[in-house]
Amino acid sequence: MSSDKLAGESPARKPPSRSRVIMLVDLDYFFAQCEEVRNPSLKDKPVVVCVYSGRSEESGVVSTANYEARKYGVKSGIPIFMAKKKLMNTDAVFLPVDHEYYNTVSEDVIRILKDYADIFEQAGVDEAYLDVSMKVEKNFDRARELARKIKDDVRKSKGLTCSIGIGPNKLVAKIAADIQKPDGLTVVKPDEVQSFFSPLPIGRLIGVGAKTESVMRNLGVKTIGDLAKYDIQSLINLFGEKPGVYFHRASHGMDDQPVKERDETVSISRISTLKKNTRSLGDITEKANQLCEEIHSELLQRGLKFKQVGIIAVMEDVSIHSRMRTLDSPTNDLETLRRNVRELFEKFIEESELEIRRVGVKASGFVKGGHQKRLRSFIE
Ligand code: DCP
Ligand code: CA
Ligand code: CA
Repeated sequence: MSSDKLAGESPARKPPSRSRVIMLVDLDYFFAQCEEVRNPSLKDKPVVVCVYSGRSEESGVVSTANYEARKYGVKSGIPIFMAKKKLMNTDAVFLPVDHEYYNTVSEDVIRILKDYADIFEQAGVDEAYLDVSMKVEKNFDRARELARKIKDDVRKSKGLTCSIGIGPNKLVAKIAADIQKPDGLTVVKPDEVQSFFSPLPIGRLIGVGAKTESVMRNLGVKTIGDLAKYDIQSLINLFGEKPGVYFHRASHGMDDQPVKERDETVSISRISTLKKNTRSLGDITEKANQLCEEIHSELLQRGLKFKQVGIIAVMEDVSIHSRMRTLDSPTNDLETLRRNVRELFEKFIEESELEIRRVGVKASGFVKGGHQKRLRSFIE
């Protein structure tokens, strides 16, 4: 990469290089680390940050846990009672989520990171992509130095550790950041992408969820290298055109997505088809509740609160209707989302005569700017 310096200066001698140097900075065990910062005595203990559902004292899920707690198998998404069981004989501390506090920390860190980038893209409450191609003149060794500086800066000013991945595109940078945690720094130069990707378990590839992973494993595709050798047409037949092409390109470490400043997220919505057309509030609520849960977990990951709740109903004659209401104050509470959605559907059913075919839920009117691109958009 060293001779690339000339690329911008003498395009006549060398075509302009399209190679890039992209960094992903992701804060370690973010919510739990924030808790450690405000209360350093937590540092050596297992710390579990919880989303209490309020139904009973222990109902709810783990938002995140520090690495001490992870040693016992505690991680995001598991039920709180299970985390308590795993940490039974320890001096573990269980804390409720405090999004307001995490958001202020997040904003401070984002402000710091922005200054280091040519182009900056916040990708979540605790992560951001930095295109630093110009800043480091496309030199990956200089990018590594810059990353060390960034880590120092974030540690000194906010007391937080982060993990950084550097690669020729966002996909490689993201996976590189994930591979060594916490406090990691992984640089993957363009000619190292293949050897870096090949041995990784297939589940590491962005966009390969549990379901896809098990399909791939059944095909004998266990590593990203196995996937790279798999015939692209078969992937298309198996997963559809877009995902098939994506899996093929991604397995080879190819990704053209630019790093770009995000617009503020305007809304998060989900829509789904009912098993059969119906006017039964019970059936509709059951489906809508699932959608609420999906929206809720995305809200948490992005650190967003909503002020507006909406429903969408596609009727048996495929006409589309929507209803919306504004809450008194912003919230990210699942029960509030569910209750309002249920009430909106209840009222809507009274007003309409047809059966409903598809139901949708939408949260909007966000107070805090979230910028996360959904991981799925790597595929779309
Ligand atoms: N989060 C959540 N529920 C999830 C996943 C995440 O509430 N299922 C919240 C808590 C996390 C924050 O989002 O602290 C950032 O998520 P990450 O996936 O980056 O995970 P962590 O920062 O907690 O851990 P890591 O050190 O693995 O990055
Ligand atoms: Ca993180
Ligand atoms: Ca993250």
